[in-house]
Amino acid sequence: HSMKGKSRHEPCEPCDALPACLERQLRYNLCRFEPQGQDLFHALALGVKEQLLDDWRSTRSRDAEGNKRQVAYLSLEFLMGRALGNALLNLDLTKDARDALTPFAASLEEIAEQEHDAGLGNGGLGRLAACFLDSCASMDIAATGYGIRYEYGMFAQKIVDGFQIERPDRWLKEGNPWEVRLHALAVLVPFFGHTESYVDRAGRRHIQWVGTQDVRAVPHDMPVPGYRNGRINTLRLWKAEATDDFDLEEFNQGDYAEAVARKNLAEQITMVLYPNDASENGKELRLRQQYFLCSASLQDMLRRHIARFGDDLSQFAKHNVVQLNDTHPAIAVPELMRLLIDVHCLEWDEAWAITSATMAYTNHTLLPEALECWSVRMLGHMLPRILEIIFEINARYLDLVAHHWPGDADMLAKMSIIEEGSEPRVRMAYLAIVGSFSVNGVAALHTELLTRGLFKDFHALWAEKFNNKTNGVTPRRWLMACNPQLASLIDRRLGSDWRDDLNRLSSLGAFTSDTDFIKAWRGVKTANKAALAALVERECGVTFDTQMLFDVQVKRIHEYKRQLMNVLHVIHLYQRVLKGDTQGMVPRCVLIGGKAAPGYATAKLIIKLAGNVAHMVNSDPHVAPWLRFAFLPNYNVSAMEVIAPGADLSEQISTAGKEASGTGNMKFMMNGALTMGTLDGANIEILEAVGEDNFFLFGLNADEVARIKEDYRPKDIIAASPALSSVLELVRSGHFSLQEPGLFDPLIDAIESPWDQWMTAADFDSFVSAQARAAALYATPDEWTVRSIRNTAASGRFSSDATIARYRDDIWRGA
Ligand code: DL6
Repeated sequence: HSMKGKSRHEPCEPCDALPACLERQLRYNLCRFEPQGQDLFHALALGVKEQLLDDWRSTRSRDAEGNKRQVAYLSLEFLMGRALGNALLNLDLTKDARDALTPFAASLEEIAEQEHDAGLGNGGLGRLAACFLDSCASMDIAATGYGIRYEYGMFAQKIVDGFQIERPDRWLKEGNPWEVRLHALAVLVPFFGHTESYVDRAGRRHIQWVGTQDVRAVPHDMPVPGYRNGRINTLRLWKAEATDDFDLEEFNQGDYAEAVARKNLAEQITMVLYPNDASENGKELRLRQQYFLCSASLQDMLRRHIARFGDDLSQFAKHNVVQLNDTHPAIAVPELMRLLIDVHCLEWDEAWAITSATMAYTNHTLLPEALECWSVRMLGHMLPRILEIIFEINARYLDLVAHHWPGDADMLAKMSIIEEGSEPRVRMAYLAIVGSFSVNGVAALHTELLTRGLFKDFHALWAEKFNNKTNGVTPRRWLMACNPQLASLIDRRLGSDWRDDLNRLSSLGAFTSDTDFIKAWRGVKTANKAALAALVERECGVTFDTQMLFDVQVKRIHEYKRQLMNVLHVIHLYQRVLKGDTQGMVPRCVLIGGKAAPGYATAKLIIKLAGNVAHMVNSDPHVAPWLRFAFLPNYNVSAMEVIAPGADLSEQISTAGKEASGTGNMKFMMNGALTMGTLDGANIEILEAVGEDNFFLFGLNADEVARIKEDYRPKDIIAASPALSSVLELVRSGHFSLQEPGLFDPLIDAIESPWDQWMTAADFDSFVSAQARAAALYATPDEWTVRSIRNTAASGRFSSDATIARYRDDIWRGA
């Protein structure tokens, strides 16, 4: 509707068209008459939000009155990226948005670029949570994402002199048009204080947690629209604020400055995302974040349940299920016990029956350094009541262990939730397993390794709890929105039904001898490569040629992911060109991108090596026709939306047994890249789906890695490999660190060490020959393109819709 002829004071009726909404938002909400910078983006986002508000409200009331089991996805991370393109796609408003922008002579693409990524996550785990939210909404599942509204998300990575520098990510500085602040639904989360017991009039003993310092948790809701189905789910992000009475009390004592300082302390809880993806550092503030999220979310769930069913909580688990995204929210187990017992006056056994029928735990890593343990001392100080409950859970559970393994004291110590020692600690993974009815890994191999290794004893005790749920990625963001040209080419061949069921992509297999189709497919890939090349030119100043093979590895920088091995392969190709040994080579552009945890020195040194190698490679005109190499700074969700469609070859080269699943591998495959991969994580299932002829397999498998580890002699392997010896020699010589001799020695020393867990030396030759096979195939463009089509065709089973269907059917029964 238009504002023409309306008085300013007339209440607004809902918009029926986006163009009018956009105009009104600009004039009367943002008060911008000559829009600049982010203005049009904000107005458009507000307009889109207005379009979905009615459906959002009706989804809520339907869920509040209905009988569907409500899913709460508890996660310290939601790596959402930008919301606009996805919302337009799901709400079928893309054309309307283009029309709305026409009067402003602005393209939708350029306006969408104005949105800051919501970078509330580190990597795979956080992005998985975002894909799952999209799938739940699209599959009409009543799911709420519960997370933290970090003021500062994942740091922005700058590369200065080849080194990573971290810059704060103030993603909210211009405001967030999507969020709705709901002060009325705020809850209080207690910290510190002590416990006291008392006896009520009926003679029952109770515990109260008193003298606490409470922090207010205020929900900020973000809409999660389903794909064209009218459902709008919610991502509820909690912000920590000081409570007023708390301030006032101190103020009355005349200590105003102290009161303000305390306020800052409370608000610190949701200030910043911890930027570690695979290691925990036991920081107190992190534990505060975890408890804050869990307590606020569970209070919210209980409030909703009581509003629907009254005070009877006996059916809570029938109507609610909590999925714990790793152990980060595992403290939800004792917190739900506390709320049921202390606040809602249930007996222990009933509370335990409810809690352990509500919680389900997903494990995302086998790496020992990522397994969380919290100091008993810290817990006792910060959350005294919670520690008491953990002790009680442990005592009752160890009784069961003792019955299962009579007389085995070692087993009791090994399986105890409390790790004894000079500094006793709570093993959060054990707490999560004990308190959950379901424990799942994220790929077949990962689940197998969990049940055979890390959680073997728990598996012996409770085999029925364990199950696999291979990860998936949402085809809305990772194919339809990021690769519209490929999506419409597929529409032209298959019709559009595949958009509702990605398995229908398998029909593409019928077109692999259709030369027109092959040509069109390659045309789309080339256009997407041009967009990727433009990004690389802009961000790295390196020119990528779309005729060359685009060989890409983007993910967090970690030794187990072996970016180092990839760089060594680049050096190997560089040496071949320098020697004139280009027989069988194809011209190749190699791209690496990813962030290192700020305290992870080795990962940062790998980034520096990549930058220095890129400099040598790109500055030699003899090398340019054969090889270009770039390190892309600040890899994030939005960058991946350009990268995945433009990649030919996807590097998934972790040491077998280390990558739980991987999800980047799936995004590349969906966009028609071929995988260069080890038998690790979901690579195994990708290989199975697409077949060996369409995948470049190399390296040791997980059993071989485990076996060889016993007697690993990398120096012998290196001596027997001319390629690896000469690459390492060149690095050692200082060729890539002329100003700083010895800079990269620690990296080479690690490869040569018999304790190198990542086994770079063991896999290098096999990697080089798989790369040569890839090159040979790329030399026959039609053959390559057919395999590209087959990869997309086989990617249906990696839709997160398929994954979520399995969560729904096996774990979330009734959702
Ligand atoms: O399950 C999502 C994702 C997997 O795809 C990756 O393989 C895995 O490394 C990642 N795990 C983490 C570990 N963080 N913790 N704890 O990010 O999960």
